[in-house]
Amino acid sequence: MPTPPPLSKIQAIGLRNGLDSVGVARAEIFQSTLEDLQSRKSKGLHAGMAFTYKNPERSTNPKKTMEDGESLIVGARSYWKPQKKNDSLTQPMGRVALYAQQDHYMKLREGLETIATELSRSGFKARVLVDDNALVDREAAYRAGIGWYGKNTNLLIPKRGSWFVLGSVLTNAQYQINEPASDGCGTCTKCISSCPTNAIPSAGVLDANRCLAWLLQQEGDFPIEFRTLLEDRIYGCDDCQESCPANKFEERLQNESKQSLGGATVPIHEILENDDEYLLSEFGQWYIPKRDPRYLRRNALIVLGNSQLPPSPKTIKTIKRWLSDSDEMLRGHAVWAAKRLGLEKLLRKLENDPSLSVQRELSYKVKRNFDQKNCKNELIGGG
Ligand code: B12
Repeated sequence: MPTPPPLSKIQAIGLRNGLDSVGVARAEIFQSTLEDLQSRKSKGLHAGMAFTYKNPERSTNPKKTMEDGESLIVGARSYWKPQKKNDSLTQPMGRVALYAQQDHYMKLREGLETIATELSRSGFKARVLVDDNALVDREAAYRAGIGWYGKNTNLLIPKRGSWFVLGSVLTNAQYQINEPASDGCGTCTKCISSCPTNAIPSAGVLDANRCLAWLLQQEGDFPIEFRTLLEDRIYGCDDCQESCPANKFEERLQNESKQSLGGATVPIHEILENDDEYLLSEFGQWYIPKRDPRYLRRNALIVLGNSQLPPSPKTIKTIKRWLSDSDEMLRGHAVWAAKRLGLEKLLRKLENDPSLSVQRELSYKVKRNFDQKNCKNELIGGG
């Protein structure tokens, strides 16, 4: 067996190539995570998610991916950026969570690949796993001493917080493993109380049925009870991280303020006016169920309905267009958006709509953002 490159060398390579932290875990069964996945699945807390839940025996056992795997070299990469404030909105915009504003997974993968290349050059097997269903990344990072589990389930790095993506190099090279980091949350429960949908029923447990980040990615109708709470989020949700005191690093903000500001929003009309090909080319890096752009449109219709701007002629035209679409899910969500915007007059034409789901949407009581009852806008009256 060849000699593995020293860990200090592996860490230095990772840090030089875009990683912010590198640690080592044993490539062994993650027993407690296997039990967590199984028990949460049996309680329905996974809300039908596949990912690591699809085959927990595999995602918690690195040896199912590499039979003679010995170590997981785990890397974390920061995706934090100061955020631009959208003070003067001139059109409805959808908010994108920080992690999805750029392809941070690609950069993380590139950093891990440089480690994998070094291991291969020394005669070892090395396989990079990033956001892959074959490995529960947070548990690998926890075991590698990278950080601790927050009550919001995110992994936090001491003195840096949780704005990190995580990945590993699985290798048959043997290394001394790191000690897990100790808890840094203490008695703080800000993430739990700040979740807009109460998706954290107890410390360290997420109920995906209520998590906006998952609801945006789930197939089918967007649950009616969470549509208003979605506000302007079009992809992901950062509330449980934004509320975390460990994530507030003014010092870092000052040090890094020379960076370009994060572009956190997408014009909603862009999603509702473009064709499938355009949407997949612009937003295809997001997780979209079955890669079907209708789900982007479904989400965009809710965000449009939640807009704080009074409906413009363009918005009214867009709502009308989706109220007459052949897709009953989109017609239904356009009904909801029309009601939110006080555009009930547009719904008369749908009274005899043959779709049960559209009829259900017509029967919902929806809290209005605007009152257009006395509005003489021809576009509304035109039906
Ligand atoms: C499925 C998934 C989701 C789901 C479910 C998230 C979840 N909490 O399970 C949804 C779509 C909701 C989601 C959302 C997000 N995700 Co996600 N997601 C994943 C994925 C694919 C699998 C996660 C998983 O296996 N969960 C299973 C359960 C069992 O794990 P867990 O909730 O972490 O449970 C642990 C804790 O409960 C802890 N624990 C147990 N008991 C107790 C008790 C206490 C008191 C405490 C504190 C902890 C604790 O042990 C459990 C593990 O054994 C991973 C990628 C991967 N391959 O791992 C990314 C991943 C977890 N997601 C990530 C990110 C960035 C996000 C978002 C921030 C994105 C966003 N802005 O919208 C949010 C965060 C929401 C949240 N609070 O988790 C990062 C997390 C990075 C980090 N620093 O933690 C990952 C690792 C992707 C990556 N490779 O970087 N995600």
